[in-house]
Amino acid sequence: MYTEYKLDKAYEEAKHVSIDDNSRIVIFSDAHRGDGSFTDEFAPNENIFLHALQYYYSEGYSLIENGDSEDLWLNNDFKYIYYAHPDVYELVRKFHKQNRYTMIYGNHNMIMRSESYTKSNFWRVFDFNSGEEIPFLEDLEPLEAIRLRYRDFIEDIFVLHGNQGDLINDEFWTGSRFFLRKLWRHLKSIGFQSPVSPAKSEQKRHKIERVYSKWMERNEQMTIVGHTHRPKFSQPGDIPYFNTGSAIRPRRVQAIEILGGSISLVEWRIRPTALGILQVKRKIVDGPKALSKYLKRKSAII
Ligand SMILES: [Mn+2]
Repeated sequence: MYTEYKLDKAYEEAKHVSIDDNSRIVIFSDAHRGDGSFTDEFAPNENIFLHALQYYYSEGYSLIENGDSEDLWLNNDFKYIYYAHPDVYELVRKFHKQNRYTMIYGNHNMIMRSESYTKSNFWRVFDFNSGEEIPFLEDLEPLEAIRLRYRDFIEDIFVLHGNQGDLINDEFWTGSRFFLRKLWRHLKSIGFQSPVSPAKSEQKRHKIERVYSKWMERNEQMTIVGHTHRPKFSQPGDIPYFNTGSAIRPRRVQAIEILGGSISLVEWRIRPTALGILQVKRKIVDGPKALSKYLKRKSAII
């Protein structure tokens, strides 16, 4: 009940974004960028992510980070994350400058719904090289959710992180965050896994997927989430549940692409060539499938 209420509310309040067959969109989630230390789960995948980002930048895609792009549970101060991943943030800044960047917050960066936090940490950032504050993602407004409205279709595509209604990762986030930072950071550095994270618990993951799928089925609502770190690509006629997966699966980065009116699930991985040279390669895991196969047309209900 509570989850449904939260999903209904997020849907009602979501920002509308129009897309068409010329739109190119890539959706990542759960990069969990950290400070480069032991607890930074993003660091081992940084080069894969960076290469993927360069590809999407030069191919003219818009970038949506669908939650938990930064791990602000483990790191309170964004400038250390920025300092650990300067090349990634330089590209993010370029996307943002061209109005090609959308940030949706998740439970690990929910603090960004506070404008004063985002303003002082992301609009400008402390640059360790110059020892000064420099402009970064100026006027960035992190969102809870967006609705991609495709051409003349009556239905839209709902995009949100997916922690809504997952109690310990939602409303109790301040408590969880305090707990994590103070204690967990130390345990994690010696190999323990988080007990509250759906990414680390099969049981939690299944429960979230079940509750969310029910809501999508009842509302016939195509939805793209992250949060569980388990990728999902639905076939037309199934419950339209899509999940980007994560950017921190060992040695692979997962994403959902929308291109030419079709949706695909992709994976970027490091692969050896025949000569033993390591190479970052993009692989389509599922799709492309036309969005029109998942959405109802306006004329269909007249
Ligand atoms: Mn999450």
